[in-house]
Amino acid sequence: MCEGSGLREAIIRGDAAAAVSETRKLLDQSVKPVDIISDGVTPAMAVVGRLFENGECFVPELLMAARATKDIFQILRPLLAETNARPRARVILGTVRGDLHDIGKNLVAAMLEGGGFEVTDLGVDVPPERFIAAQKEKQAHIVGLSALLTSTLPAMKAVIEAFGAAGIRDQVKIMVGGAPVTKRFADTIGADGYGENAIASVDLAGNLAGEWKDKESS
Ligand code: B1M
Repeated sequence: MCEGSGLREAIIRGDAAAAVSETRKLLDQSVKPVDIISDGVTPAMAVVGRLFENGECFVPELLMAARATKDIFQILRPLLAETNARPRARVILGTVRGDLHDIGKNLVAAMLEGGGFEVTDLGVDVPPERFIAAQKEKQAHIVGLSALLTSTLPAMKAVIEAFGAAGIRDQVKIMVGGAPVTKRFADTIGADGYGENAIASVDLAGNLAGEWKDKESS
């Protein structure tokens, strides 16, 4: 979508003010929030990631791009949530303990909200006990775990084990995702599903919510 190129450039430059104004411009042109995310924010962050890996940009630039996406989400989130009257299911989402990466998780949260789910986002560096406490409070149907570091993959397993130890593992479906996560890893740690990207996560959550409902009615 050519319309999103100004937005993409603003994110890549880490210019939050321009990113916000480009987002508003696209909304004024009736571009759907979900398209702004998939055609603007996601490809821009993919470019930023590549530039970082190639040594063409550094941590401060990364943080500025991340800040720009955060500001965009503040505008898009309420609009995405508005499109659905009743939530399909409740989801608790967080980046696991030791991991501070939240751009992908925020994209997943925004896409899930756009897909009709009620999302409670616990943020980053979330220890297992906070997931458990949130589950007890919210009675969510799905818990989503994000990790971007290979060193924090074991923290995903720790959350799943904590749900088992608390005796509430069968009350929720647990989905996992993030760059180093694979379907095979998800199976190994006993997760119920693996989301390869934010778009696929909406279908996955729909399937998991369906399984949960089937189980409840049987
Ligand atoms: Co970090 N970082 N980082 N970083 N960082 C990576 C992940 C890394 C691959 C870069 C590299 O070295 N090549 C590397 C990890 C290596 C490894 O473990 N294998 C790395 C490292 C090493 C580090 C530090 C240790 C660096 C340091 O301090 N020496 C440090 C760790 C801090 C910590 O977490 N404790 C660190 C810090 C940072 C910043 C703070 C500077 C910043 C994060 C800012 C923020 O998130 N607010 C940052 C960034 C931006 C990156 C890269 C460049 C980009 C990540 C990103 O946002 N991608 C990344 C390199 C890269 O990925 N190319 C890198 C865009 C995002 C849309 O994609 O997050 O994959 P992604 O999310 C996707 C899917 O994975 C999926 O859907 C999303 C959308 O499609 N998904 C899910 C994600 N979660 C999901 C959950 C689901 C389902 C799908 O269900 C629940």
